[in-house]
Amino acid sequence: MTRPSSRSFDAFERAKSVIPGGVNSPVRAFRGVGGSPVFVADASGCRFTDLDGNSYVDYVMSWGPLILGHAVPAVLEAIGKAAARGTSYGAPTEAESELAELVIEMVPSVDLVRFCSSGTEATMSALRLARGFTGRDKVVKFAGCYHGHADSFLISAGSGALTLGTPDSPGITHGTARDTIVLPYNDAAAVRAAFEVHPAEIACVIVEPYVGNMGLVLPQPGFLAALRAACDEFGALLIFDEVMTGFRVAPGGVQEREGIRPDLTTLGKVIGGGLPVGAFGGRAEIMERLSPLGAVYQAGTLSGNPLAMAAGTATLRALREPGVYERLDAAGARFTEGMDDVFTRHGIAHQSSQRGSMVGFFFTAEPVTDLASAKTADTAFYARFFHAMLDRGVYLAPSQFEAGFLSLAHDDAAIDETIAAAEDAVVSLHARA
Ligand code: KE4
Repeated sequence: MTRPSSRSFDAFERAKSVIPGGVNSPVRAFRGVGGSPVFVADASGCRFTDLDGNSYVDYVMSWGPLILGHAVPAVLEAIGKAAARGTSYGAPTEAESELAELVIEMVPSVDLVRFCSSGTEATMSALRLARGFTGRDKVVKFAGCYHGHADSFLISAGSGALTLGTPDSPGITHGTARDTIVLPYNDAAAVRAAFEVHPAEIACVIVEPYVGNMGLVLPQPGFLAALRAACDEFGALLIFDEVMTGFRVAPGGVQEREGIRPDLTTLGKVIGGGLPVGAFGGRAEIMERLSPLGAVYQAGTLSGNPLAMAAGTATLRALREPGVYERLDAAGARFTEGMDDVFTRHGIAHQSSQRGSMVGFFFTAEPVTDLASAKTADTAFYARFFHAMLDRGVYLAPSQFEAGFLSLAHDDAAIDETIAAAEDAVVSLHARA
């Protein structure tokens, strides 16, 4: 069942002649699943069409921003109205205060919020603010958690989990790496041990409270509370990186669902409704250390861009309608239950999880609680399944180690079509095995 793909293939060849690897973000190049990426012509609702006219039910949805769906009229109208008044001013607008007020209403721990243009800027700035507020240099992160591509985050665990990090990419200095401690996710004992080894040096612990960048991996009971307690005991800040989970798993993100208040929260994706917005916010006494009030510098030419603010405001307003999160959760559950049924009936070892419209599954018999267990997944089978689904008009994440995202536009018909495609894909893969 091979779908025409010549125009996407030609487009990729063209792109590779002018853009490194032909993409502006590595995961798009299909290196995790092989083959040549489909190029998008246009999108609407829960589907997009590629250059060859093939239609797909989309479970990437721009990696999280499009919780309402593609090309939603209310968002397009808001962007159009803003654009008619100009695209950027480099001067303050009320649009920024309007979105900030919505964020503060929705996210429990945020008193003040600063906008930037990506999740990476948000996490990078939050780290600098934590270091400036505490006067400490070291940061703790967790293996398998992704916080964007700022130097301090692209660090692998040192030889021993408690030793200082090593660069995960060329171009990152050992001087930078030595201030990042990388621990196993869900290992509260390792966090306490790190604080005992570095009692007054750790500025913050940054965590994806539900991890989306290993695939979907959830905190074990008590893990997030243990991070909160350790930070309180040792005077460090707790940063929830909710770039992916913010406004996704609940109006107030994981911190609302789990009842844990971080000191700082980083946000992105949904907050911009598909346009470039990152944000970080938290307790006033911390945020007031930011320039121009305080000494911690942070800035951005397009921060608070009026078009992005309009798209974000339209998106968050739509999410405040009654019943929205129940619909998103029902869609996530229908997808997960359907996929579980297909894999189970065909004897395919797998682990699945779902929180609202954020979903994930691993092809492994082992429960997945951290990076080491995530890596037991059969990535070769995932790649075959990915392409079998692509051939059947379903676009999953082009990597086993990513989460999936549904939207308000993923109706029962689209989900049932997806489950039917999965049944057919598994049968065809078993036939070929
Ligand atoms: P951006 O700089 O890509 O806007 O955000 C970085 C970031 C920060 N924190 C979390 C929890 C994130 O998930 C991300 C970005 N997520 C990836 C998806 N794995 C973006 C996709 C990509 O890199 O192209």
